[in-house]
Amino acid sequence: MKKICILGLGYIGLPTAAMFATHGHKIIGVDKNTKVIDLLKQGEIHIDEPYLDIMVQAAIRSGNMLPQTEPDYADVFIIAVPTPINNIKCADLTDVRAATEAVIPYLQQGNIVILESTVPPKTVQDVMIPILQKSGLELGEEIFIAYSPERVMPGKILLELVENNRIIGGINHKSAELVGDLYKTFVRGEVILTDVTTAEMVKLIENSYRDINIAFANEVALICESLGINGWNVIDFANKHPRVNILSPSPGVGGHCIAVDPWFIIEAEETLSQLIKTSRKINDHMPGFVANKVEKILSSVEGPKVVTILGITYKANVDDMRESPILELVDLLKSKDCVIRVIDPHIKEHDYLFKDIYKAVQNSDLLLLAVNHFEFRHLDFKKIYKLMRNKYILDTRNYWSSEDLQEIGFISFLLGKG
Ligand code: SAJ
Repeated sequence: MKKICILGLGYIGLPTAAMFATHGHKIIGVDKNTKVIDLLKQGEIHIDEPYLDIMVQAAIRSGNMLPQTEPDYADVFIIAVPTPINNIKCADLTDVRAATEAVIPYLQQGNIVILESTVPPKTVQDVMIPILQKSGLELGEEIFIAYSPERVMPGKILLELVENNRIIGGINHKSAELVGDLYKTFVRGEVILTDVTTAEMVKLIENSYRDINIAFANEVALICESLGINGWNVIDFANKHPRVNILSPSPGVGGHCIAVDPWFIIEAEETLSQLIKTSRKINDHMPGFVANKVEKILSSVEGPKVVTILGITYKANVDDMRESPILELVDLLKSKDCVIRVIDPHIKEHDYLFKDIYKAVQNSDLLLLAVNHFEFRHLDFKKIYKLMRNKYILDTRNYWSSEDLQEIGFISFLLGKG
């Protein structure tokens, strides 16, 4: 069993820390945010992720997980810090650099350093290695370095940490092997060993592949809408072919992964990344397309138009608003003379947040389903119909039955249907 110092206790670092701690390792959980550390010391967490609170509490109570603001001596250092994109769509590696620098004073012979954050290809080679060389220890011989990207789905993190296959890229085979053995303490999927740049690229193409697939679905939706047919049916029927699997159209692609990671490939190889770049553009255009559709639907309504938006997070059943396309949609609708009301049971604070859906829809002109949270599956539509001023509905997720809504009397629209 190892002593593992994990730097960055966010969506990935915290579940990983709890997972190692509940499998017998001793964890020093490091975050520079004192609020996060104080909460953890009281057995509370700052992230909404199913069962994570229970696991973290178990880890802290067992004495296997010690939250603190500074690193310490350990056998293994895992870096899981944020890598946002800046305004010119390049990776901001400030936190990766700072975390790598922060471990230098504690590095000893035999230690392992692992990066989990998503990064542009060659980051380990060009950014981390020059910093780690300052330790004076021989890399790959006296200390071992690997890239082991997280690939878990928010909302299913604990399950996927265990079940997913794990890709591990070492600066040499010994590094990859040592890190592979470490993750095997809880990973039940296949542990695949390779080199660092391959592992970096694997992580990036997984999310780019998903982005391209969604962009295709969105393009199909817009084409079908223009042709006067239902794009959801077209995709559904095409997916009955054994070798076709198209994802779903949406009002945009958000989150800190799929909307961001493709840019890390574009940053490295811009002229060769044409498909990746075009897909980003298609998905980024979706909030604008939906805003224009709302404008057309409400063109006959005089004066300010009241739009009640269901869901503001980047996807269903999470509390995360990072890169949410719905935030952009809200801004676009405001610029089109709309009064916005937002309902989202997963969010505690937002300028336009209403707690009660039936209060929010009072005198609304349009009910817009933006995120398909479970809570929106079954609503009292007859009550909503009576409360609204104009009876328009726009479903951007194909979540409700248009026939049922039309039977009540709504004039209902579906993104991707002409
Ligand atoms: N979306 C669609 N249509 C779909 C599916 C998703 O428009 O059919 C949208 C969602 O609404 C959301 C966005 O895409 O705005 C991203 O959501 P997601 O559920 O596809 O993915 P993430 O960002 O929550 O998690 C992804 C996952 N990557 C892959 O499935 C390849 C996860 O496994 C990664 O670990 C995660 O990125 C990450 O951290 O990189």
